[in-house]
Amino acid sequence: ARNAAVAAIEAATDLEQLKAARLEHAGDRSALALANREIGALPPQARKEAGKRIGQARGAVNQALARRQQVLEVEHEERMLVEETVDVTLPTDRLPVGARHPVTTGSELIADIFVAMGWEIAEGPVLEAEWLNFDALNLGPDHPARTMQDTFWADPADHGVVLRTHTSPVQARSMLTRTPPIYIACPGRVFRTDEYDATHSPVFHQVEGLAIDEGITMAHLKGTLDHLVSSLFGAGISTRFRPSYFPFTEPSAEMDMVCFVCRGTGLATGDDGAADAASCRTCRGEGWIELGGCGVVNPRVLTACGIDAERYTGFAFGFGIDRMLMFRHGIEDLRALFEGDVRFTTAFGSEI
Ligand code: FA5
Repeated sequence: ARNAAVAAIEAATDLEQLKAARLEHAGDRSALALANREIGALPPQARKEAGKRIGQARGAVNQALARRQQVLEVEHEERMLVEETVDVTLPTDRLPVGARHPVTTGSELIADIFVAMGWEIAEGPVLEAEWLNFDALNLGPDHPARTMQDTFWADPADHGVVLRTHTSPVQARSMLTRTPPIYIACPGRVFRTDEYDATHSPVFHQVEGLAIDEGITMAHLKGTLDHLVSSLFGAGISTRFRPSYFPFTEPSAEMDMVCFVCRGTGLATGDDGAADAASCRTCRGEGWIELGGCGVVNPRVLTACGIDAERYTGFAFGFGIDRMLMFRHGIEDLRALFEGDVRFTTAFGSEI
């Protein structure tokens, strides 16, 4: 029994097997334990000899167990160290790093241009009071121009709160909370029940500007917007005003800039730089690019927002950021800005 036990212990190749060998050869039901129990039944003169031999056998088995245990533990530790080794020099298949969205970087760039002129950046909530989105801006409940901006109502049965249809309510908020002179710009997200197509999205972005001071005129508006355009698209790009209508400005205008790709010719340029017969893809042959609406702040708006309309005048504008980015980057379909494709973001996100 002793030799069989020692042989089994020596043969154990891992700690699991050794545990089984211990149970079988040194446990309560092992041959040696049973023999030990039978000593009492032997004739007295044989007991001493039997006890001695069984004791020696059990000692040898326990020694073998301890020896094997030590060897297997060392082996186990070494194996774990090898198995758990991390090779930090191996190349990884890490996911590619994303990029900041072009609307984010574009909005920040525009904000920086105004901050550099000493303007402040203002903010407002996207869920806006109907009064601030419309009424304060001279768009009363029955004003026909309310339908110019198709509106998402927070609760269609209970008017009062809207998803803002433009960034212009931030004008009203700024006038109500500040005292002139006021110079604020506000890039932000706006919502309209427009179709989702290559040039429209029900969610898009505008940048609002508002200047209120003594003696502000349309000329200040033109100068400021010329500076914005040359900062974004390069020096020397002409702009023009076209007469327009907004209830909150009087007079009102649409601001266009000369297409910075065809320089106003409306024609595509070939690889050799010479004009050819095809239309310019950026301005679709128009020669001009529309940026958005603007005008001199209607005195009714100043009064509604607690500003002394006798003493102060102002100008305001609201441009579509997504459309500007389309022109700036030659993006043909506005929906690319809203689809969340990382390849698109990476291609356009790092610069405006
Ligand atoms: C306004 O929203 C006025 N609040 C602008 C304004 C501000 C005028 C201050 C005067 C003074 P309008 O509805 O034209 O104006 O929108 C302005 C710009 O938003 C448009 O020129 C266009 O660039 C952009 N825009 C309008 N609808 C969409 C749309 N569905 N998707 C993407 N861009 C849009």
